[in-house]
Amino acid sequence: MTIEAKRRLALDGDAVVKEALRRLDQPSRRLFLGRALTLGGLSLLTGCALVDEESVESALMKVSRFNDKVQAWLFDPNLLAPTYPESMITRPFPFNAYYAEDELPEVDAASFRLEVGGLVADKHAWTLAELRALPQTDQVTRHICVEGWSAIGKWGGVKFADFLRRVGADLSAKYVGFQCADDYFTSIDMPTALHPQTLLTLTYDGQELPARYGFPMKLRMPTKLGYKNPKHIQAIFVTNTYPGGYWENQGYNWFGGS
Ligand SMILES: Nc1nc2c(c(=O)[nH]1)N[C@H]1C(S)=C(S)[C@@H](COP(=O)(O)O)O[C@H]1N2
Ligand SMILES: [Mo]
Repeated sequence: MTIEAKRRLALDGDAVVKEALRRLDQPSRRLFLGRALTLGGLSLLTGCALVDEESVESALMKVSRFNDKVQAWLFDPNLLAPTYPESMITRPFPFNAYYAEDELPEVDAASFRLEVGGLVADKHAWTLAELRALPQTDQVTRHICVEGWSAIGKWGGVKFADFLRRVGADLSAKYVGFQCADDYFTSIDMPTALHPQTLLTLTYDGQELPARYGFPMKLRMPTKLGYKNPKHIQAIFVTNTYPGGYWENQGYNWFGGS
């Protein structure tokens, strides 16, 4: 099916969501609308704060999982996110995490090993030197955070598809999960993992990735919202079991496409 045909059909998906909305009582409908806006790429924080009934929460979660399916189905593996000239880089690029900048995790470069696990043939742990020895590429793209800001930055590193092939990952698996040096974790769909602009980045603006932007590495996906881009990656695993994520488990939409 063509992507255009899918988009036309997705309008029917919207109709299903609207019908589900009509069945909710008025206050819940308002709650849902908050969440629906978020699914469109706006802040979820208000929606989260408003939700206090378990039934409403589970209904919203179902709609969110439905939205994941629609987004996954609409995802075009060949459609590239916009790139920008270096003159448009946002300076200084914002820092964001679930904690303040003075609480950044400290990662020792010399002893660091990237763990690779799950459905992969080669589970050896990678040193930073080994990762830097792989072919590198860079790109200038826009990072969009659901908290209401966006910024253009330049990240460099290894094409994630190349990395996954290199470690003999099962490319038919559903998810790639990430565990970070802070307590952050997230997971992505395999088609996005294999997207040509998805990079396992080791540099920011031509320099070694600074601590605030996720030393020693950040997965950068210009096709996904900020919270889907894990910093301080320590372990990568390929799995068919839904791994969730730090914000996703608190109600953020899992697919998180921008
Ligand atoms: N390990 C880790 N990764 C993370 C986060 C975090 O708190 N910890 N926050 C996410 C969010 S919500 C955003 S917007 C970006 C911010 O990245 P930046 O500090 O490079 O702007 O990192 C994402 N990845
Ligand atoms: Mo974010």
